[in-house]
Amino acid sequence: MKLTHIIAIVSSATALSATAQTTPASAADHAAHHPATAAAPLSDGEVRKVDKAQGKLTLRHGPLENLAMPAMTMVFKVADPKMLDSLKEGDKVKFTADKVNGAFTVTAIQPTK
Ligand SMILES: [Cu+2]
Repeated sequence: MKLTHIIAIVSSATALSATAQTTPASAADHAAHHPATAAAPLSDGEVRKVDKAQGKLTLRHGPLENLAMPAMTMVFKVADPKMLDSLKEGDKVKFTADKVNGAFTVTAIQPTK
C-alpha cells in the first residue's frame, strides 16, 4: 500500500515535468516551420578571407546539412563582427551557419587544431 502511494507520487511528478517540457511548444513548432534551420551542427571550414570592414567571412566549407548546401567556398556574414578578430586566412575552423534574414550567416565559429 505504501509502495503504491510512492509510485503515485512519482508518476504525478513525472506528469508535471512532462507538462513543463512541452510548455515551450510554440518554439518547437516555429522550428518545425523552418526545417533547414532546425539543426545547426558544427561544420568544418577553412578561412579564405576575413573582411572586418564589411563584417564578412569567406569560408571554404564542407557540406552544410542544415542549409542543404554542398561543399564550396563562399562568403558569409557574421552574427557579430567581433567573431572575426581572432580569425585569419588559412585558419581551420568549426562553425555553425544559418540563414538569418535571408543571408547566410556564421552564428558560431571556433578554431580547430
Ligand atoms: Cu556554401
